[in-house]
Amino acid sequence: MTTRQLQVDAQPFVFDCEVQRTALVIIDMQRDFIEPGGFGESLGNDVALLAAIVPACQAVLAAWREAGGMVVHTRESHRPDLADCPPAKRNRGNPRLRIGDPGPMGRILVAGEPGNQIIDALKPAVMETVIDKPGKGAFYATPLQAKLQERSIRKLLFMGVTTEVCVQTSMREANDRGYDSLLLEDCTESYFPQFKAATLEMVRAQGGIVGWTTPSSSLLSAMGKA
Ligand code: TIU
Repeated sequence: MTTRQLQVDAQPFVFDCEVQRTALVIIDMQRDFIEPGGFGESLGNDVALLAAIVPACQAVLAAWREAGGMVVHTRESHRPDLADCPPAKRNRGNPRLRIGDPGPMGRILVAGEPGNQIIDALKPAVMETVIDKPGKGAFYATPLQAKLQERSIRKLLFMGVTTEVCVQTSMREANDRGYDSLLLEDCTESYFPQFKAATLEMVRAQGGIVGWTTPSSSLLSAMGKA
């Protein structure tokens, strides 16, 4: 196996990684958050904003697949009996539709339902890892760390939604487990633009207290794909 080193221009400083030791982690690009009728809309959000990042995510995913890097897709997803959904999470905010209720795309945030599927544009390939996560973070109560350890992964590239909720929580979990993480700025989005901006700043503040950020063009350029 040939090793391929990348030097990605990023903030607060250059992000170095080796393709075979780095995973692209795509957080919750599922219909529940991106299409009307899902969990995101049931919380009172305008979901149109999130769909705009899909082309940039597709470009990175295509380049990363071509380079032979590990790809991980996550879904925020609960068991049909909701045994993994704390009542506090289900009831918070008294939403119009709760997790597990029938919605226009099936039961909200329940595994196997149409709304819980990753959008077609970013559909996982057969050998790629798909992690169903009951929490906001990708590591809590999932096999993600074991899957990364099987491949000796040390660094993570993050894309997905929403920036300040599941993406940031996952990056903080990764940080405490010793991973270096780079968040691709135009491949993540929030229902609240000011929260996205704040998250990018807080991730890279204090010398990269949580990780690094950069536009996807910097990664693609480091990969010779600009
Ligand atoms: N509500 C919101 O912004 N996000 C979530 O509930 N889950 C994820 O971020 N995936």
